[in-house]
Amino acid sequence: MAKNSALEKLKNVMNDAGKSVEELFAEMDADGDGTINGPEFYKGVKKLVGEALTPDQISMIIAAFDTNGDNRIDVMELRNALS
Ligand SMILES: [Ca+2]
Ligand SMILES: [Ca+2]
Repeated sequence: MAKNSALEKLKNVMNDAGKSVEELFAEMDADGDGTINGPEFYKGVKKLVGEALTPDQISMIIAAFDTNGDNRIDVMELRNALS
């Protein structure tokens, strides 16, 4: 799976999940601190997509979503990424 297609696939899965961004975010933010870090994202994506992405793919997707560069995804960043 190429890097760009991993990102597109994830966006499609998230958009097709029939859940709000807030619901998706809450599912992935396992410790409820208001941000999704790398391990939370990895597990959340695995659950959503049904297969694990490689650490490289996860890093690439986080970098694409993470507009403020703190290596975490907040709800605004997730919403922007999916809109
Ligand atoms: Ca968290
Ligand atoms: Ca961020």
